[in-house]
Amino acid sequence: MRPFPEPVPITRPLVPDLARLSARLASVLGSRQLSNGGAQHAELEAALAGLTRVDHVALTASGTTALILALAALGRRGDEVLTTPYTFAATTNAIAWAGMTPVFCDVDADDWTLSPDALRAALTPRTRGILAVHTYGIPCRVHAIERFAREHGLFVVYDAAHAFGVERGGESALAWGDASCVSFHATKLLHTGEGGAVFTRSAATHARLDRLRNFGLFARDGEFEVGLNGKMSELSAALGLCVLDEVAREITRRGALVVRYQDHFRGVPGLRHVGPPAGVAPNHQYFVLAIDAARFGRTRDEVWEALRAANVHARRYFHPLTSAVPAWAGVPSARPENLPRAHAAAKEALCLPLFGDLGTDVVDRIAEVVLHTAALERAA
Ligand code: T4K
Repeated sequence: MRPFPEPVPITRPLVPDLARLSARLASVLGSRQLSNGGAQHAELEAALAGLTRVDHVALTASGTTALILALAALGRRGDEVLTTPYTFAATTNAIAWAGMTPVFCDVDADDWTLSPDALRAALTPRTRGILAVHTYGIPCRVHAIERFAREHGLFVVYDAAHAFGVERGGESALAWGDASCVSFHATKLLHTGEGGAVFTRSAATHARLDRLRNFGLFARDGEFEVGLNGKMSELSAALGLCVLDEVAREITRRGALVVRYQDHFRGVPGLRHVGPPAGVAPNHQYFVLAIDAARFGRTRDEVWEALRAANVHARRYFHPLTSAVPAWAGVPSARPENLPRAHAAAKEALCLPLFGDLGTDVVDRIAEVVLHTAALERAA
């Protein structure tokens, strides 16, 4: 099989109409207000609150900053936070930067989100919160997680980096927990180049976030608590407002490509599409396959290598587990026997390219490469 002449990336950012972006940028430059909460910033926060029906939105410099700020607003340095190791580095890093300690809990076998059943055994007198991830935009088991949190007086922060646009029963996924943190990085559906946001229903939490993202400064001159510079600039907010107009169309385009992938892989022994359950309106942030080597006949890594040879940059999100890197491998909860399902997921997961202007013919050829590794033919 001949490789693609140009690399096929895992994703490509939405690029908005240049004339509309130029008009916004001209207004920013004309105003001379480039950061610290100008008109674009206010407009994007209001637009996001309106779209999600979550009252309070605090834009931030990145998804990582959003996580650090949310943890700092709801907990204290020295707290233990129950979390998943099946995630991107940023989730675990944020806990450390907030001065807290991650306590790793296993994931569920079907969708690889934090298992509510794993929480109880991880509780200690220092446990103050839970940081769960809506991995790939698949909502985690929020009812069970929040019931457990209420029983034990814990805060709940969702790492919703992948979940902008996800809804269940008409409710935004960003309405759940004490705070939900989104990434607006270039690789995300809605992006501001670099950026993020914390969504919360609590006015008090929002007020604290607002202070913490601005160096911890109080309105009164000179007084401050420990904060950071976690603000989003006007230029990023202007870009975000332009990209926001394109998001619904992008979800539709990606949805069609997901169906195409599913058609190719349906019924193939050892291949499973890991996606949200019925009842969830997805955002199609990623297309994820679980490859069971024993049944498919090839390991995930063999498929990944075959795709690389074909110039397709599929990604092993999330390998390795964050519990397996030297910084954390020594903590008791990081022991592999504590995390068997997360270890299995990190061996099986493969994210295939997915973005709106990926051609259906490219999807067909990617599927062909995957199936060919096991000497199978793709669907006509
Ligand atoms: N929580 C979770 C669960 C997350 O997954 C993330 C980030 C965060 C928190 C933190 O959010 P941020 O602080 O990042 O806002 C990427 C992203 O950098 C990262 O945002 C993302 N998750 C993670 C899953 O993926 P890499 O190292 O894989 O990115 P990179 O540079 O290899 O980009 C992937 C592909 O995207 C490239 O092959 C080409 C394409 N691309 C990328 C960029 C940056 C473009 O076409 N244009 C671009 O500008 O981490």
